[in-house]
Amino acid sequence: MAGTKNVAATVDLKKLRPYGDIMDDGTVQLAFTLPVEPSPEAREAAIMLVQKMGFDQIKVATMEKAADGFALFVVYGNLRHTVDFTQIKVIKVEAKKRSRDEIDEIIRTQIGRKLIILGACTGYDAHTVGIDAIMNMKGFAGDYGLERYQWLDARNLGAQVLNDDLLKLAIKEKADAILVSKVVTQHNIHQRDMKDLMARAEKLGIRDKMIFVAGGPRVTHPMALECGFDAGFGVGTKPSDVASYVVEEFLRRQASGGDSSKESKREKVIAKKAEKLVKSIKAKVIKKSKAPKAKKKAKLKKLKKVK
Ligand code: B12
Repeated sequence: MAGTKNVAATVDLKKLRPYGDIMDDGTVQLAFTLPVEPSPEAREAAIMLVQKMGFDQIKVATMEKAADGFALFVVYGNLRHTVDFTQIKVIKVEAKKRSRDEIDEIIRTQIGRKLIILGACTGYDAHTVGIDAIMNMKGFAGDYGLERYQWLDARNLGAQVLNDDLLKLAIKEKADAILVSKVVTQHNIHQRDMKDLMARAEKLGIRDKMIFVAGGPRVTHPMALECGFDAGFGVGTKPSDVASYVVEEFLRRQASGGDSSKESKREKVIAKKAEKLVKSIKAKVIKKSKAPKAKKKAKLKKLKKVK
């Protein structure tokens, strides 16, 4: 990796541009189709378009007939533009990436009970593959799904789950996190459904009691935040990304006295009070049941003395 370090040292992060062959050459490979037959004119048109995109030293590597009336191009060019990498700020999910074993161990030692996670593809959306990739045992891209975690109680509800049904079940099952998959984005239906879910959660008073996570190919973290969710995950998400976030967020809330911990604390206090009450009632009952015997004994003593 020493070589990588040396290369990194020569990168001008204030003027970042693509790397092709030599540092800072700006070389990019482009592929596109023009709706004309391949010809010298078509080649020139491709070059002119690539020039307009901001490229120099343009080389047409391939011009092929893709179908009648269509030409496919593969073109190389050097991009003139740069970006200042040091000025880029991105709103992203803040969570340390952890392995399944690490996450299970954290839950076992720091939470002490399984976290309940419900996942569903909501509304009219019937695409199950995304939520399956996150939830199902076999997982995605070599990363086991949440069902495989020993300390997660992960339940995949499938597709076309109505927001109301999801929330009702979440309340009934005392879910710690709700995972929502949105794939169809036509007419912005994904965002409308997401906002609707959060509005209903607010009404039901569970907004801050659970961790709300959205995912899908067009979902981004800032967009999910805008819709009222706690986090959003997009293309290429792995189950361990989600588990890492959920466990860290749960612990964060627990540390700051968030609802999840308040809930368990309140439950513990109630349980202790109930235990005390039961003990004191038992003690009174025992006292009462002993009382007549004690009176009888005293009477017998008196009688013996008189005799
Ligand atoms: C397979 C498929 C179908 C299958 C779905 C089968 C099934 N059981 O899921 C069938 C044939 C049923 C189908 C139907 C339709 N489809 Co379709 N479908 C696809 C296709 C080809 C692949 C989707 C897929 O499986 N991706 C693979 C998974 C693994 O990727 P992913 O969903 O992005 O998931 C990853 C991340 O996004 C993220 N993620 C996803 N969900 C979640 C959730 C959480 C909580 C987290 C943390 C992360 C996360 O993690 C995953 C892993 O990294 C896409 C095109 C494409 N190539 O993407 C079109 C596509 C999604 N379909 C599309 C459309 C339009 C439809 C139909 C409306 C078509 C029609 N007119 O009938 C219907 C919709 C029916 C309905 N009611 O929803 C469009 C959507 C356009 C849009 N943006 O709105 C697409 C993009 C095709 C296109 N280019 O037009 N489809």
